[in-house]
Amino acid sequence: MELTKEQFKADFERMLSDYFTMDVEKSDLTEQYVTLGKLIGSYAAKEWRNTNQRYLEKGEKQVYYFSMEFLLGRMLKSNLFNLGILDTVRAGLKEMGMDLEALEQVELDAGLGNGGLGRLAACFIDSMATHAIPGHGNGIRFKYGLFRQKFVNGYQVELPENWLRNGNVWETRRLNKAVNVRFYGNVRLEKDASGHFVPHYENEEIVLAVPYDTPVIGYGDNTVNTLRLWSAEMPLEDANTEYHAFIQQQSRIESISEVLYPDDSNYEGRLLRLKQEYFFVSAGIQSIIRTYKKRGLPMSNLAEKVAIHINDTHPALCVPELMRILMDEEGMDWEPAWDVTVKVLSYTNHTIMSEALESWPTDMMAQLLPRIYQIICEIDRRYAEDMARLYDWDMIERTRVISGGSVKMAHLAIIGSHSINGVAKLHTNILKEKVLRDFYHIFPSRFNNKTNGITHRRWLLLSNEPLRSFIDSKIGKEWATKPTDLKMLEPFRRDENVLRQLAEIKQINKQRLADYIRKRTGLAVWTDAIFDVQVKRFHAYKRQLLNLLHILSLYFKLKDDPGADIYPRVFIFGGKAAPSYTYAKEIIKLINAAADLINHDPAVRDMLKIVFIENYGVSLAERIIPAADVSEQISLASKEASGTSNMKFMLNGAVTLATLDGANVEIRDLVGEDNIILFGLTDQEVFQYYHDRSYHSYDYYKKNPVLHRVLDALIDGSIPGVQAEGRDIFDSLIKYGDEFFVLRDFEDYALAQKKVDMLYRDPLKWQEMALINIANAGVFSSDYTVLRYAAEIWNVNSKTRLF
Ligand code: 26W
Repeated sequence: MELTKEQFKADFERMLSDYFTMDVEKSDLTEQYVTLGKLIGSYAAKEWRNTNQRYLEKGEKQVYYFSMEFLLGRMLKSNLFNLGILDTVRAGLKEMGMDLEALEQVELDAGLGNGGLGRLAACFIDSMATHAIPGHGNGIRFKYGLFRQKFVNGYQVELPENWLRNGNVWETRRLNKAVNVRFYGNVRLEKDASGHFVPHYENEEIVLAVPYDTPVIGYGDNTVNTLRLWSAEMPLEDANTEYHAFIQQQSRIESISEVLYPDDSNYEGRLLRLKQEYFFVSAGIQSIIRTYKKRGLPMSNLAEKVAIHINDTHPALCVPELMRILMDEEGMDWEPAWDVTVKVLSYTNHTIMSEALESWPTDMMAQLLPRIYQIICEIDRRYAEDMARLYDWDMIERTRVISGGSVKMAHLAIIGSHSINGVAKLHTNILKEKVLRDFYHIFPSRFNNKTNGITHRRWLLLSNEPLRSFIDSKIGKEWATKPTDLKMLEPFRRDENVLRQLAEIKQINKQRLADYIRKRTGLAVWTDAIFDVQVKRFHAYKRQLLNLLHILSLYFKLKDDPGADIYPRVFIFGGKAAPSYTYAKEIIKLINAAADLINHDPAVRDMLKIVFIENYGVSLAERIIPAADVSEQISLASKEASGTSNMKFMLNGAVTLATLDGANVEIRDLVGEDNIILFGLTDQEVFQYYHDRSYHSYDYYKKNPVLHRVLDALIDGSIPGVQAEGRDIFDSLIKYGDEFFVLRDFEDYALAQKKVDMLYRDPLKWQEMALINIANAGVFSSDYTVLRYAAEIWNVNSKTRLF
């Protein structure tokens, strides 16, 4: 948008005075932040209206991205940037005596997600708006986001994250768009005059779903889409219930949108979670149908105007809910309703970890969602009947929706969608060949790959301003929306001047992180050391433990030989463990205990440091990733569906140290073996081990003296802070078979780390690797990912053509 500095200053002062009856001198940071937020909202409002108007007039097909999680982070700076007024506003604020950086810190992260899946949804809505894809988010307005992590004596403690306590400047509550969602009760089907079955409900509990809309401002300011998050409230007509009963009912109802489940890849069959899933699915679909009906088109044409995407199985109840509305409320028969449903819906799988697969007990489903359960039974019955003509009974049993007394959500999503995609090439292949092999056999044309992406605007242009300016000066500014332009950096790979400047930029970012670390932890780190970073959720398959065992081996090496030739390193960790995931929490404690020992041992001086940064989240990632030299992507091959931090690190010039897992494989293909450091088993080797059951972790303990010493340190008191967790972790590796092949990959990992150490000593060579990584990272912009979803799955328009 067009905005002069003078105009902005006048607008800001007026807004501050209208809103807080204040002037700049007397206002505090929060008032200034809220004022700026409101002002941005008012700037975006016109384009928001225009966008909706345009969609309506042109009759454009709309996409709705249903996701239990949207891990948005902060929005102040990205909104200013996307509106094209960041520099103007920064300068205007400065003239009025304010500092944009300080205002940014006032905003609390919208942490409505656990990790990769939630952040992916946030990147997607940014990219969709930027490329004018008519795509909107649909989710839950959790009152509490993912818990705040604190360390007490090295152990993770979880505190509530009340992110709404200062209000939320970006959202608008729209009570007039609220819908009712039904739970419990009995349902009877009765024939009406036309012979159609109509459901009659008794004793149901009605929950009012109130939408809060947030504008999703595309970069370049031509499209503003909507993120609609639903909040659970008492239905209006119940407001005159007896007082005591009212309070009880209110808190039961409001609990639905109270708190995000903190489990990442770990399914627990809790009733409240099922309520949450149906709540946002039903509210979302009802509101979509209401909007569609305004167009005056027949329901049988729904798939021409609406696409609904199911982000993992959490919203898989879209399948029966859409069927319910088409049949019960719109009077369609089963077959045409089913035809429409499958055409409208598409599904993304995000994990092959079996413990993440959702399946709800049939009795729970039947009680909570009686009508939905009837429909699921009918889907299952018809599926079995259809398949019986083609396949044997075992095949049907393995793939049907209801089996063993539970509803298999992935099966429901697959059977009810026209498209099923994995999130990286390797992951999609594993789905086709292993995890979803039967379904691939039955519905081969439904399967496709859509490698994940990240919005390079947030993850480079905004979070790494020094690098952004430098790139602009070399290749112009178009890469903001055409990220493969970054490839134009590659010819500079031997330009010493450019490589030196890259090194300087890295140094600035490392210093900025070092200052933060010092402020938060009191620890001083040496910025000439290698910053080696692993930030992600704590999970055994991600193998933070492998990283730690290697650090311990370096420590013992230095203890034995103080003159050992090790290049100084700062190992940086960040990440949360699910509160109930004991093993992951034990690893957190172990890292903290090792940090305590190593950081305070004068024998290692500045050679080794471990920094575990508390409460990792989007805003911290924005600070940490630009400062990384090494990106640790060391999951056991086959387990990490894609990974997305790997892409963020690469984009910021870190060198990836990786197994051939998830999107690491595609990074390797792009940069070549010389510009990534690989180690470890391949997915095929892992499958082979499973097949022959031939892995014996004890052998590695026995034959590798370094490993032997490191493992013994877990149980012999060498790391003073370690309690019972040392023994538990030791046993998991030696006694219980080392499920994630940590010992198997240790030696190879240590060699790869040695390679990092040697390569880093040649600064020009290292920066050349960094440059090649940056130059090839454009491919991983979520801009391309969503353009592919639009063209190949949703069949919707965008302003940008792919290729
Ligand atoms: C019901 C419990 C539960 C919660 C979350 C099950 C499964 C999940 C998610 C699917 C876990 C997740 O976030 N998966 C990650 O998705 C990213 C985006 O596609 C990938 O990059 C990661 O590799 C994958 O672990």
